[in-house]
Amino acid sequence: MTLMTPSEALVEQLVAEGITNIFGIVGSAFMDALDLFPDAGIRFIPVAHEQAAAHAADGYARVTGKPQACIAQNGPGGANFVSAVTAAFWAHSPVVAITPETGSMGIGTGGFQELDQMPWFQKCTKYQVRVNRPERMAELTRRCFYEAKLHSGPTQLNIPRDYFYGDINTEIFPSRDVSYGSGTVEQIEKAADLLAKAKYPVILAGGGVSSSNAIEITTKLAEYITAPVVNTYLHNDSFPQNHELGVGPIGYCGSKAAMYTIQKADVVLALGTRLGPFGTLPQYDIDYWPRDATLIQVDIDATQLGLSKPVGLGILADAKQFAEQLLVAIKSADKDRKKNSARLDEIKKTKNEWAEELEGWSSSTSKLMHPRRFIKELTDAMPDGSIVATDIGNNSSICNAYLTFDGARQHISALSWGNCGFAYGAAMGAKMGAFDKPVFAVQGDGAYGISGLAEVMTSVRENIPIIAVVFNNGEWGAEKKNQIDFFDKRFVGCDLPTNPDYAQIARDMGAEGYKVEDYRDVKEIVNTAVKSGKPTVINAVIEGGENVLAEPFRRDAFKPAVRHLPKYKHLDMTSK
Ligand SMILES: Cc1ncc(C[n+]2csc(CCOP(=O)(O)OP(=O)(O)O)c2C)c(N)n1
Ligand SMILES: [Mg+2]
Repeated sequence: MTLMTPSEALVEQLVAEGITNIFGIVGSAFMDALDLFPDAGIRFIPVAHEQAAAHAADGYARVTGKPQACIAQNGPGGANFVSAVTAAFWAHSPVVAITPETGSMGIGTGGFQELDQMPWFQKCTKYQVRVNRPERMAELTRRCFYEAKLHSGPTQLNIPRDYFYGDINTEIFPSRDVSYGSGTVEQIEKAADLLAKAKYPVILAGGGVSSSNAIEITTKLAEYITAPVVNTYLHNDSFPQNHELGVGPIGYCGSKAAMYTIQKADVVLALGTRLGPFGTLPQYDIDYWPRDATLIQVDIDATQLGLSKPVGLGILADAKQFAEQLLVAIKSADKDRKKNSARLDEIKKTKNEWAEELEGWSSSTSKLMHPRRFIKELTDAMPDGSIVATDIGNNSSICNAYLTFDGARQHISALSWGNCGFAYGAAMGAKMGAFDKPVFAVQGDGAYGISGLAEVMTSVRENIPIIAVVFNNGEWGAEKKNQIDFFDKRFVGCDLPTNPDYAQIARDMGAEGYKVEDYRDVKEIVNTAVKSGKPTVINAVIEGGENVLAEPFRRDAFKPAVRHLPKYKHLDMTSK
């Protein structure tokens, strides 16, 4: 036991957990601890809005595979974390949100910046704790890191501000590491038997394949049984599409090759995925989910097994450890397995057909850039190994068909939380986690206004050289598409007619800025931005509106508008 203050205990425990950077906004509530950060070797990275701090911790955690932290002033500062922590929750990303709160004697009295902060995070964290005595600061901090690892998700460390002060005797040591294991022998043998006997086995590689570094073993497994590999929605980095068995992502705006492939499966091995319901909805009018196939689901979160789809076999396991044992079991169950050349030819044909169709959609030479032409040029120009944070919007989603990766932890996406304003903050964190790699943040003009534009100041001030691409179509395009399809083009709140030149604003903030209006210039601008090593904003002026917008996000959830009152009768869509 060593004598220290609770502030010292917090900071020393953060150091023991390997924390070297924390994103946040300065606040009096935790200033006594903040004062120690520089000497502790922790860099405090101040942002423009706390949402970006939590997204940055998330992006940082996803790239490094280690829990990361963010910190905010009590009340309004912590409240600004909520949406971003929820994004981390659905992404199974270990973010420790440190939320100092009003003093312990003031809790519940309605003082300055006071509201009960625990309910905010109740449903979007895996664990939360209010430090109940200053003496427990190190212990409860350690617990938050352990639980973040254990459940691979966010936790909340809530600290009454007076508990930073005092004299305590405490111990500092790092939290334990976690291993989920490979599943039981019986489960592994059953899965091996199902896959060995399958007529058309398909592997559905989820985020867990990327985060457990299971791509190599998944490749070996896929090759042994000649099983095509499909990426789950917004996890384009879970298996390389340039492998002959990689067919790309299912889900919104994904790969038709993936959808036609999984449609044929009689056994699906869903590896490292919760099978989020949005990610398996029909797309391009292809109702691809193979309802009659036997589903083997493997995930580290037991609560997700069989939650959204009926499973034949649900296995609580680490994707990598399971896949390793499964390959051993299949090899012994099916010793003389031959490569299935006919299936490989069929996969090649399906991939080629989709590639040709996509190429056709992306070959416009019109003067005002077609979004697909721009996105094709952009993704072609991104160097190998780039990390890409993708936002939510029509153009960000169009990217799903174009983004390919050759390794894990490179596609950092908003996933099923689907919040506009994710990409820029997440990209800042991703860059801190992989400083030597090019990091892109791609987002629409609307989303960039939510959280992006102001954070360019952060990137400049803190020297975080990420490349932001703003799809400038002058509209909240994804929502406009709904009004086109379901409301007879009655546009309410969808136009952004007075967008500034984001490149010029970026330059005013001290970043590099490029306005691109011709698809032929895209490659050179991207190359220059990558080489410059400076925070950069690319203002991509693209066509918007009904001729170019991709299909709507939620065709499944709309009903024709019914209007009974005479004054609204002309808005009724049931007779149209
Ligand atoms: C925080 C948040 N607010 C609102 C929405 C609803 N929404 C989904 S997509 C979208 C439009 C995005 O527009 P933009 O960023 O300009 O991209 P575009 O669709 O034009 O490519 C909106 C408003 C959301 N997903 N998240
Ligand atoms: Mg837009």
